[in-house]
Amino acid sequence: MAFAGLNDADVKAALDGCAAADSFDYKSFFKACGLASKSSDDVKKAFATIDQDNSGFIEEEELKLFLQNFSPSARALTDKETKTFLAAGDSDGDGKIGVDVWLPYLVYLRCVLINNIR
Ligand SMILES: [Ca+2]
Repeated sequence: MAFAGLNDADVKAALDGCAAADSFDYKSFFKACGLASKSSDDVKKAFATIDQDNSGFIEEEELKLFLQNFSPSARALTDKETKTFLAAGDSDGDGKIGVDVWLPYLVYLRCVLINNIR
């Protein structure tokens, strides 16, 4: 079953695009998998899935296993990828991403992507 109502083929394409270590780019990934064009509700659901311990934050360890939410056989992110991804979403520098940051972040990303696609 596709994660957060995403299309299986899109998820596969997104995962194939970052199969090599250190090739993960969150912007390309969100765009390829379709999450960037999902509704706020779907994005919230995605957050809840990634936040495996329901702490209300995505911590570094959860972020590291980010891709496995999309496919159990996906690789873990490298430390470098995790840190880059975390730094992008961790606006207050507390080392984790809260839903209050995640949501506007995805909305922002959606605007950027829509403007770049055309
Ligand atoms: Ca958590």
